[in-house]
Amino acid sequence: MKLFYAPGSSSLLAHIVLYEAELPFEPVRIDEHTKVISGGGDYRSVNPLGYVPALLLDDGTLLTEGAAIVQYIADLVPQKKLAPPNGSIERVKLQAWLNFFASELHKGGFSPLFYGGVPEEGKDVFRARLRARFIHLDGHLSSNDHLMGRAYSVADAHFFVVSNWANWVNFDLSPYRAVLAYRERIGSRPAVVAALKAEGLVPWPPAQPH
Ligand SMILES: N[C@@H](CCC(=O)N[C@@H](CS)C(=O)NCC(=O)O)C(=O)O
Repeated sequence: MKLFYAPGSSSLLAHIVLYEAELPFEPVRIDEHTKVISGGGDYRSVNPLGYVPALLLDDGTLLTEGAAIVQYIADLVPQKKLAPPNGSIERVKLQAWLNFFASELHKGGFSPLFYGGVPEEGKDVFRARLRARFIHLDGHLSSNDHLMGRAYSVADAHFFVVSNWANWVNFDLSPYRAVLAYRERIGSRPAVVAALKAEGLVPWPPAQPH
């Protein structure tokens, strides 16, 4: 398997989950702006959409979309319990969290704060949306060690990755005490530390790499 990634971006989710799964893979670095593949080539010849992550399987299948990729990886190693079994109501709850992070926090929250062309007034709309969602997450994590309750899952890696971006867009996490404590717990997992190191993000927080 080859993981196409850009340091610190949403592809860190798949990177963490591959380390959690302890599966062999080849990381391939991309410049998410120029689309140049480290070592040569244009990433759009791999993924025409040009964004990361993408996971190229040994049979030539290309998987895209972080939420789908991490469920595929989790299902390769059911003994690691990174996701509840397919078909269970718990799996649907996990999918709800993954979709929430991809849509509400990533695209509908943090992404616009990275764009130079978005005026401050517009960014305030997204900051307010993020605050409402962080209040909800903080409440949930005040009585749950993990998003799915007692057990760690790929959803925790997802929240860790998107909440990392707060550092780079000056979104203040200090009001969310349960989220901060949770980030410490997730961030100290060996697989998370290994993925951060592999992407050159240790010590945290690094300067924005992209
Ligand atoms: N829907 C995709 C979005 C992935 C995405 O937005 N990737 C960003 C990095 S965080 C990227 O590669 N952006 C470059 C681009 O869109 O050209 C997913 O959830 O995996």
